[in-house]
Amino acid sequence: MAGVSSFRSTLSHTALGASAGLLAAFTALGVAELVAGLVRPAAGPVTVVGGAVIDRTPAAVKDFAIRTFGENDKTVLQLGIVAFLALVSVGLGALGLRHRRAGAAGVLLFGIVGAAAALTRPDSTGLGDAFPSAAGAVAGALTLYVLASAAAPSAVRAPESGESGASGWNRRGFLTAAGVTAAAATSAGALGRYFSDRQGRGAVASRESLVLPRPASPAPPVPAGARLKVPGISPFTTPNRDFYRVDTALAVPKVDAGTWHLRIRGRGVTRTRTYTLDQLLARPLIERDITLTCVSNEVGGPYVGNARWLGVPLADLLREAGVRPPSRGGAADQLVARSVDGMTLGSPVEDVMDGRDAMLAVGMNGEPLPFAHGFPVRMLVPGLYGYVSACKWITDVELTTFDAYDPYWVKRKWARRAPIKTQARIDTPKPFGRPAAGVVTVSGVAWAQHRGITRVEVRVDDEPWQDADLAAQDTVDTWRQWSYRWNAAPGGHTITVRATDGTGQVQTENRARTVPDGASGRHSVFVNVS
Ligand SMILES: Nc1nc2c(c(=O)[nH]1)N[C@H]1C(S)=C(S)[C@@H](COP(=O)(O)O)O[C@H]1N2
Ligand SMILES: [Mo]
Repeated sequence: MAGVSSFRSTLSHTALGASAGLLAAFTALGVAELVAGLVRPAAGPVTVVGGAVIDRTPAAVKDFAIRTFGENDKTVLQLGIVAFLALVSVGLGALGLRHRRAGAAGVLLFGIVGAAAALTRPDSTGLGDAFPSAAGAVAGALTLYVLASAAAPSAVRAPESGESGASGWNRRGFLTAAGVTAAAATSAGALGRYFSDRQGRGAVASRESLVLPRPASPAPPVPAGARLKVPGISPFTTPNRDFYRVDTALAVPKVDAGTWHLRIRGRGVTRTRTYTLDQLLARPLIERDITLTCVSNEVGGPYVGNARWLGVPLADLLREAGVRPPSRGGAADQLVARSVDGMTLGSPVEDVMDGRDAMLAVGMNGEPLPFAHGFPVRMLVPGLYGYVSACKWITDVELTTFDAYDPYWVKRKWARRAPIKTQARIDTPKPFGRPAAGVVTVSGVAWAQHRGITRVEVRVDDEPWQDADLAAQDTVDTWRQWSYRWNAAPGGHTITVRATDGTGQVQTENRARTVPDGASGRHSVFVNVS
């Protein structure tokens, strides 16, 4: 009997401990959310711990995450953090039930991790960022202590009757305390959400009331022949809702356009300048079609999109600030763009000032930038991968040198300089598709931003390369659609594509991984013709 009784006691202890621990964690998160909502939504514990994990993720693992989870990688990370937190809480709860002080101390210790993570984030604004995690930890520790006290066996031990007294825990006391705690934690969390949403509402209103000026230099009309009518091909212009998104932001920054400003400073700048959004919008704007690509895009991958951007020419602003490119004796060879969330991206000053349409964009496909794509202002440099040019939520431009400063991704093993590599992608037929024998339309897009695409060829199995039909070129900064009428015989076939850029260079067949400066090799698709 003693065996059964002690088994029951263990079971009961584990269940109580787990509940106490989970409730303590729930309270900690609720209170942290409330404090973050009041102080700074971006300093919430899950956001800062997740951010700190992202900051420390090696390039290869980040690449794996993007490959495996795609744009859900952030959700997976957050779920992982919550699951880990739950696991630790269950342990701390079991400990706290027997040793209240030790359990509470464990929760406090755990809170320090969150507080420390907050302070190491690149966008940390000071000690205040540790406050949500610290407050949450104190609340969690108190909760565990109170719950353990409430559950403590009463002085008069129930006889070993096997009924409620098997473990001796005061279940009624525990349940009452647990109910009160759960209600309080939920209210704190809800109130916190309310406050952080309210902070975002100013930003949403500022975006809704923003009227984009007409460009002084409109984009040349897209030639009619640039858009092929092939079912399944990537549309020439990528709608905003379909445009890929790659960034480290667990919570999309909601910047209020009314209080936003941009600073330009550093080497060769005669006097630090600050611009408000209205000041930028009052300048002559350019409108351009530019295809953006992520360095993490695998051969044949989805992280590429083409949009019509409206913005301020960046070179003009730099020239006004006294900046000269290195080729004209300028002291700075690297332009470091900083975002409100502390991201840093470095572009060659030479590229930004060589006459290409580098811009501070405010509009994307006829509307203000969506929040996820950098509202109110982001940078774009045609021809460079996003991580060395396309700073979203930009707020600071610093002129420096490549020797003096390594931006965020360069500190994580990615290359300092990264022009976009020539790539062609097959959109149709889909991999492992089963087209019917006869004429099959092979089609896709090819890009070599700022060099342009002059030729696309298709090869079936080991047959000779055949020229694909190229859609009309919009500009050298945009991708180009292509198609090829293939007379398909039944059986399994591998279709491969390669592009030639405006300099005459044929896309290399040498395979390279995305790290450190972009994937290379040729896209092929296997199909089974029936
Ligand atoms: N602030 C900020 N800007 C950023 C990033 C980021 O993580 N944070 N990621 C860069 C990368 S790697 C790419 S490929 C582009 C993607 O822009 P998009 O999300 O609008 O497609 O944004 C760039 N700008
Ligand atoms: Mo990227």
